[in-house]
Amino acid sequence: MDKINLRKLEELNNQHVIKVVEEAIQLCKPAKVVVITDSKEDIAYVRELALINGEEAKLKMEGHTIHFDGYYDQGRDKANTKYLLSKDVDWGIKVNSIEKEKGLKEICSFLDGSMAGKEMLVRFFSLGPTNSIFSLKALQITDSAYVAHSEDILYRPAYEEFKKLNGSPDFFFFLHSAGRLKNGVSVDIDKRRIYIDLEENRVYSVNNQYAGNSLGLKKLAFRLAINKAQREGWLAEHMFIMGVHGPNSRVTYFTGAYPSACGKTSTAMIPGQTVVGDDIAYLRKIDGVIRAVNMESGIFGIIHSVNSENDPVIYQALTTSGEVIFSNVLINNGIPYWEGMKKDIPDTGINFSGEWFKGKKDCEGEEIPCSHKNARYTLKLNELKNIDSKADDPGGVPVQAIFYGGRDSDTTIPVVESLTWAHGVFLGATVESETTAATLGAQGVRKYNPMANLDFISVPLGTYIENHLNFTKDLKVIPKIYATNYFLKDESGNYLNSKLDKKVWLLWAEGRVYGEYKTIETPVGLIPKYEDLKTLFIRELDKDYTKAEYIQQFSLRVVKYLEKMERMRKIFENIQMPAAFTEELKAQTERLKYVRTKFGEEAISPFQFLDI
Ligand code: SPV
Ligand code: MN
Repeated sequence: MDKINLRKLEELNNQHVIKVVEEAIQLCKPAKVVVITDSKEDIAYVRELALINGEEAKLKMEGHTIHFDGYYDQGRDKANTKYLLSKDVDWGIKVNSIEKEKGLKEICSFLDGSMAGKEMLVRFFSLGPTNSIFSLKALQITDSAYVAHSEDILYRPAYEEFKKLNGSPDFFFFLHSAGRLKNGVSVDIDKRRIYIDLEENRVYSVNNQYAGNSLGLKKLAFRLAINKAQREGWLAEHMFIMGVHGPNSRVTYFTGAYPSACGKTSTAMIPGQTVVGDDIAYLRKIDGVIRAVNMESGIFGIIHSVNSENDPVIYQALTTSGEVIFSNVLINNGIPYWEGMKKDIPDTGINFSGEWFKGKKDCEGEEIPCSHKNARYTLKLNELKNIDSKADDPGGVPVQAIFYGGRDSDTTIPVVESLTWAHGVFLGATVESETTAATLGAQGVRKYNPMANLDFISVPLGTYIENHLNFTKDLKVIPKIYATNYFLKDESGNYLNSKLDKKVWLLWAEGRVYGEYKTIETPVGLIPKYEDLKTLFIRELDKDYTKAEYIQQFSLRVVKYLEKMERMRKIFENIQMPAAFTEELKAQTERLKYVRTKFGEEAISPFQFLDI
């Protein structure tokens, strides 16, 4: 490290920072160390470096670049993401872990000399707005300029904030090396590891580039934050935050948790609304109100099916100049193309498989699409015209309603309001979802995914749920909770709803916050009345919503629901859960059994519940 960089480090007056940087240098043996402050020049240096070292390439449009992850590095690697644990713990859910000493030895052997001949970048960020009670500090060391560049887009710079730590060790630390690169892509995928040390608030990640694996500040910091939140009595959640714009210019803030690739970003982007965040929220109780901040300041979003109809705001940002990193899409003549963009796609180009041509097959004989299903874009929220005016508010926004949803083709109805907060927590805790391309491995497998957070929960499930149940204590306003399902299908496998319909569910829920619609009580919660949805469909989507559609979508598939309850009973019988949760499971099962006896096994029309 030269004098200038050393001075930048020393100016932080923090021995703990110096120590981890020194240790990282000794281990990774970089050719050069560059400390990046919040200055424009330093940040521009990172952007340039990504181009120089070939991790990114310029596209035609000003500010746009392309980055490719390796062919086998296109999603989060759950199998090789592990907690370093010094002793066995029972978290109730299956978590990947490795004995701490053994894990450290292994990952340090992969990190040893991993930066030889490369530059080590030392970065400082804030998770959450700066100057805020929500803010957590994060130190990222990486040899990937793509990772560092992505973090500039996605997080708030905090070199100056680190000075305010006054020498405290209270920061998260992430050490990442992309490892050996060939054509700008990590090659030692068999040695890809992501090891999380909750005791030290540290994560080590090596031989990968896909952001969910490599960016310390994204899902790795999220896992540390869930654990910290648990200890400190707040919540870190896999949630969007948005302002929902109802009648008379009122704005009501919603958060919503959905598993990866299940509609979280697209909900936050519903036209006419404003976005605070699309992936990770921190929630705290302040003066009797739940307030939330986006721990990020940008979006790392799925590009598949982003087009001018489905996602007009994002589509516009992706097709005009501004800072955007495209990843794993098709590039032809400096222009990005992706599946579902509703434009003619050229027959050739470069994509995540290298030189691509229409009809190219993988080694299993499957056709390689022009863009990967988990191909993404990275941009700053302030590039979007629908950014909420409070997106950076250090005090966060007040949360008045919470959505939980999963990808469920055959059981849960499109939208239901919980009977109580505890019932809502139960609905969130029993989300099931079919797996997607956001993680490596089989797609379409139904998995239990509590609060859409299964991949990230870093505490015993029982205490995690208890924290949610107790969160209403001393609250002046208790948010409403809704369970949603955008993926219900008919017997022939056709989706029952269009992508745009979620706007109606959202605005109905918004009206409910003010008691504006009556509901029908069912065993699984309160559902909308046909007349209200009909009015909303006409008003919002100019669509005639028929009674037959309503009945098909909102009928209670009682046998399926009871099967789900049985799956939940089996999952939870061996987990130490709070009594209030177990009560909810029992009560909902009993209510379902009662209506099955009364109405039979066929799906029960909402109108039948009016007679109870
Ligand atoms: C997700 O998979 O939930 C994402 C993308 O938001 S990432 O975690 O970065 O892979
Ligand atoms: Mn996510």
